[in-house]
Amino acid sequence: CPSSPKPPTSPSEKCGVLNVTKITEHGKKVRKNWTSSWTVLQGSTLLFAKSQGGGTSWFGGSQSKPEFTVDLRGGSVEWASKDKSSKKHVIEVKTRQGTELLIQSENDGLVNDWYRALQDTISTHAWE
Ligand code: I3S
Repeated sequence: CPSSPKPPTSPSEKCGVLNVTKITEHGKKVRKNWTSSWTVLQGSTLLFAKSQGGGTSWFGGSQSKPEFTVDLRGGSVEWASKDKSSKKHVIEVKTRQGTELLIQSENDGLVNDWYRALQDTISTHAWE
């Protein structure tokens, strides 16, 4: 991520390209729409922007606004069950606002890192 280094106790900041779809919005089921998204974890916020190849265009290019953001405080993260998706390495994120997302990559190491980072974030911000 193009950011200054953080002291070890601060929340992790992380970014990369992931496949993402909403499955629920405000508690209501929505149609899946898997999209390759430039994903940034910043404090307790998870931001998504359309990936335009190369993965870094979000910062340098004209697309400087995230497509959507979710607040992870009070949310949960778990490995998605088989009935949620036929894809491999799928993380399910639920927010307190009633949004559910699936996050996926073919790269299992990358997905594992995100899983850990999201869990850390949620526990770090649990009492806010
Ligand atoms: O949970 P579903 O409905 O089986 O999800 C699949 C569909 O959203 C499908 O799109 P359409 O039904 O709109 O054509 C997607 O192409 C699939 O990727 C979805 O399933 P996976 O298992 O890939 O999450």
